[in-house]
Amino acid sequence: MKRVVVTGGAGFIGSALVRRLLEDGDTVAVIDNLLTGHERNLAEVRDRIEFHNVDIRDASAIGGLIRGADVVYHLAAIPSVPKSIDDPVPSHEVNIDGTFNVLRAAAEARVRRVVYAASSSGYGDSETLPKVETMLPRPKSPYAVQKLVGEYYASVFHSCFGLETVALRFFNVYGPRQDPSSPYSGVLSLFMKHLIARTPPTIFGDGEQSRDFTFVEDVAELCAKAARAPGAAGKMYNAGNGGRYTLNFVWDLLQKMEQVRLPAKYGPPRAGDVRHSMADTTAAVAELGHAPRFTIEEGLKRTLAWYKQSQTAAA
Ligand code: UD2
Repeated sequence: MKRVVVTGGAGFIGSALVRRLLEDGDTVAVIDNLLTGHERNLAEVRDRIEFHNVDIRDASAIGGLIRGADVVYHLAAIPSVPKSIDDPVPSHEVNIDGTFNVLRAAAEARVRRVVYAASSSGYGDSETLPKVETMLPRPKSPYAVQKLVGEYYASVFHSCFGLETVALRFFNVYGPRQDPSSPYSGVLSLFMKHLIARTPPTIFGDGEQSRDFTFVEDVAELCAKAARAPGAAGKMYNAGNGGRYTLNFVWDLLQKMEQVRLPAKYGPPRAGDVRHSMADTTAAVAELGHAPRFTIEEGLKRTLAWYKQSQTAAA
């Protein structure tokens, strides 16, 4: 039995990871300031975990909580490309300074390994697809820069301070519990909200931009594997599904699943947006044992079922 800490554990990805780690019998402590996360995401596991309402910008508070941990999964962040453009200071402070605080606390506490949630946005617009870890980063937004700095810090904490770190570049994660309540929410959570309300979503640009949409349980599984994989310390891996789908395709598929016709509205393209995104999963498969299980159809089906059921429960 290990003691593990999940920063951002009340978020939609973090809470899926907490559930996954409890299956292994780990003792789980969550650090989350509930800025974008919710305690309700942990409702049915709440009495099996420690929960600390703490901000990762508070270095002294997190130091004590990280002490004694075997693994730290660092997922706490202010996500969103457009949010980092509209309001860059908080995302800079949380995503860069907060990450530094977590790494420093982990190094001082002699944590065995830190798994860091990096982002596919670091690639920017590459000339070729799929995107391979060896490509030069070309960040197009403050958020992409911030997540890259976290990767570099993770790597340097390994080479300079001997802390084992593994960075995983998450590729557009979706699934149950993704919060659709903000204009900065992930596009698939917004699609779900509109589909259920029978209202048209807004697509920014022509809708032909593509994403490697990755189901949250596949990402949680990969995080758990990254914590134990030998030879991975100091490295960065793609955490994607290895496919890519345009927004037009996905919105079409969702309408078919619900047998409705709701043509999307189209707006101007979003600043800082990457055009196409798709992961090369070769290294993650070979070195971490990555084995994504969910096709886009299956993932969307499960996600839609969850949104419908949670709406019924709330009514
Ligand atoms: C980026 C990263 C992703 C993750 C995420 C965290 C890339 C390729 N991906 O996601 O890995 O780190 O940031 O926030 O950089 N859109 C609409 N209508 C809407 C909302 C969004 O058309 O109502 C479009 C948006 O312009 C973009 C796509 O949907 O082309 C995906 O947007 P998103 O905000 O869900 O995620 P993205 O790709 O910025």
